[in-house]
Amino acid sequence: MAPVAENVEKRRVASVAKLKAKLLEKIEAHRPRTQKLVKEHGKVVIDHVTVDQAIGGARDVRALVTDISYLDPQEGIRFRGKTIPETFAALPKVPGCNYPYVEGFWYFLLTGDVPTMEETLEVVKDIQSRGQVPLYVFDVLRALPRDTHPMAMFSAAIVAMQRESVFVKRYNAGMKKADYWDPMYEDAMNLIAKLPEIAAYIYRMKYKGDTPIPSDKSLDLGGNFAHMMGFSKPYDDVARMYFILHSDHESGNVSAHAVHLVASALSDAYYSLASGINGLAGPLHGLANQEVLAWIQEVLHQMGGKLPTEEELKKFLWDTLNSGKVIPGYGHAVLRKTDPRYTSQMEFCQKNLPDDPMFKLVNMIYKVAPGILMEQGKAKNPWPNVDAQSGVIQWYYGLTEYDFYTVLFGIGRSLGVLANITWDRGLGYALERPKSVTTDMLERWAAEGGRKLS
Ligand code: NMX
Ligand code: MLT
Repeated sequence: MAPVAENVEKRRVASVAKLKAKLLEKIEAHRPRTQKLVKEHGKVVIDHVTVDQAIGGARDVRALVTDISYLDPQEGIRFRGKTIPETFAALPKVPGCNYPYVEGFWYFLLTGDVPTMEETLEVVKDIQSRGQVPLYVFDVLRALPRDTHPMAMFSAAIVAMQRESVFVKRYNAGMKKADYWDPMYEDAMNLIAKLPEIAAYIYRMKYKGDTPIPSDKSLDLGGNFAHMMGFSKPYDDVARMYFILHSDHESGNVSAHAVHLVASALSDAYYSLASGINGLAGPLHGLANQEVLAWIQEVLHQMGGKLPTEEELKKFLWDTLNSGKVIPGYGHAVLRKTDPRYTSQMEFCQKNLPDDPMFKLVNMIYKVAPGILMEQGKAKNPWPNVDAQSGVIQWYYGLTEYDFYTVLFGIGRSLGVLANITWDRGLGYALERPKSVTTDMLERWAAEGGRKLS
């Protein structure tokens, strides 16, 4: 190795060691808690399961563990114990910008500690040094039909990189279970470093006349993403805000659960993350942000570009419901109040784009949709979720190709799910394998007034 490259590598290893050493310290401190719970309190009952939960998507069954975030139905998400405003306030900010480094947030998700600026910049450097996307990934993307959905492209690119997995190499060479977290961390870091460039490449190839913009390795993750997308300031801050807000929503949501499930088979981070991205592409999950924009555009189209009156908007909403569709961006499986991620983005809009007609329309929908959903009486939560507000911001800053929006969600979500599966390995979480039953059994237990538990 040439002396300059050797020095760069030495510096990288030295900086990696700090976050890694901190993570190991945290994992080792946590392991006895998990082991004691299983050994001494393993049979303590924490929930029971009813017939409607078994048929109805295991809603509200407490059967997953994570310490990285917790979703309270009334309050919304807390990352490592902090609310969204507390998280934004605590983390080191990019000089001259209003939002924190995504890299510092990653440190915080992984360790639970707020990093100093110095610690944050070490992670920035480390991620910059891992950013080189293998050239065959671009070949894979270019081989796909150009009208392939960007989420399918994103997923294909992630799976294509599976051959890079450090975990697989170390596993095949033989490694102690207690060390599994280490190569998982390496795979996670490598993925986080590469995903923004892959996403931006898909965007520029598909929608901007095939004009990819090379990465600028001197920038932080949010700044570099904005640069590669071809958007000027303050889009870098929009990207940082967006990735942090979408990162984690405890463990039961479809994408997080899919990643955890697949990783539990000791599948590596590439296979695991791709499964989560595939789940995120469903319209009841992440794709809802694309659906929101499509719905808003349809309303504006039908109104000849004008904003509807409240009565006209109510009719659009009822027409959507009566056609058998859901109102995208509204409702939630856990939340029973307005999603604080919605509120956070609304505050961003009030500050930065208060007069934008689409933002005005989103506010009108907020005024009338909950009442309509309550009147319809089906949705348990009539309030908006994260997806109701996010696309409007992207549109305002020039990203109008809304079938790309879920890819942005996917970059953000990767931070949460990759932190989670690194910890899954650290704590030696087991293969996930719940038990299924038959309809005959359910009918028998219903007739008997419940299954007899010994
Ligand atoms: N519009 C119309 N109907 C709804 C809505 C809505 N926004 N939300 C729930 N319902 C219906 C739901 O389809 C179900 O109907 P049915 O009994 O005919 O099957 C009924 O209300 C009860 O559903 P819930 O128990 O309230 O909701 P569930 O936990 O099953 O599903 C969602 C949660 C988020 C899938 C659901 O609220 C929904 O479809 N929302 C619209 C899509 C959306 O915004 N998804 C994004 C979620 C956030 N994310 O980014 O992932
Ligand atoms: C998410 O961010 O994953 C969504 O709000 C869906 C969920 O939490 O179930």
